[in-house]
Amino acid sequence: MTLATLLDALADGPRTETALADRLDVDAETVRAWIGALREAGFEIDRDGGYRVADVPEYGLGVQYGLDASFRIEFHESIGSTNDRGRELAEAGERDVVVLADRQTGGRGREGRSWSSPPGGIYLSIVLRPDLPPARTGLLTLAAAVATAEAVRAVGVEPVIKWPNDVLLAGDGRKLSGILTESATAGGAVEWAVVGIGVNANVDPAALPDGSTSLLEHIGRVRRRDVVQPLLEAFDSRRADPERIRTDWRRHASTPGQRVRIETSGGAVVGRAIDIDDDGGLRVATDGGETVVAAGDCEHLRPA
Ligand code: BT5
Repeated sequence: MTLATLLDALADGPRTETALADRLDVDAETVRAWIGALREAGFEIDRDGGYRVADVPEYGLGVQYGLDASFRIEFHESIGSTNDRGRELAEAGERDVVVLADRQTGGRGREGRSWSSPPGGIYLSIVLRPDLPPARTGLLTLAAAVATAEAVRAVGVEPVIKWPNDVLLAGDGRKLSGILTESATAGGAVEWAVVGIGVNANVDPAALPDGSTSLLEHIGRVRRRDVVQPLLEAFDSRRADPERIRTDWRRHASTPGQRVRIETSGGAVVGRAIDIDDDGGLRVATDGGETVVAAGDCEHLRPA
């Protein structure tokens, strides 16, 4: 039993204390304590003719209320890294939990790089136990990029996806969002995956590295719930559908057709990006023929 269950019950309409106690299988005193906790968390809850949600916080547990996806939200004002907490939950056997934070003190990018995470941004990690072969975990990154692109477009910012893990502002290519997927395998299968997504939302770009941008810069302050709910719903509806992930990725991606330079653990690959393969790797036409890159840092080169 969690606050999430209470929020689901309240989202279905006004409920008396007795009805809530029955539905949640707790006593009336517990219901009152939980309602108190929700008010503490920023919910405005009326009590005429049953408890009724009158106003929802723009972030935090507000994301849980009315969420049309099978995720439970665990919110932290401040945390080291939502991916680290996600890993902890995954190793404890959890699934379908979203760790959400207002700021991170140790936000991480790939390869040990850091992710600037001032207050007002969106920092979340989705804990999954996906039914995917290990070679396909890259598709989760692509699904997250598609979900993020759709969610920011819906609030009025035009994004493009750069393979594999960046969502950029269309036009000038500044970075709006980054994705870090981490996973563990056991017996040849994926045991768990944690998909971490950072979106620069209500953040002044001056507080971010050069080459970054934020939603604030383009559309002013957003209610982060209006971005995170559609993002999680879009991710949830695609996560088990590789075909749809690939199709939708192609629609948003700017990498295919570009000249690229990709730094991989085995050296640099330079050539023209053709498309993604079934696993989400990038097919590149190089002077030495076609090659597929599973992971790496991709730079779009200017045409010679
Ligand atoms: C990424 O790495 O883009 C993955 C970022 C993932 C962040 C999320 S937030 C929630 C979850 N919890 C975590 O701890 N992480 C995930 P990469 O492609 O390696 O890019 C990192 C580079 O992006 C840095 O070296 C900077 O140059 C740049 N950068 C750092 N912070 C940024 C920001 N807030 N906005 C734009 N660019 C940034």
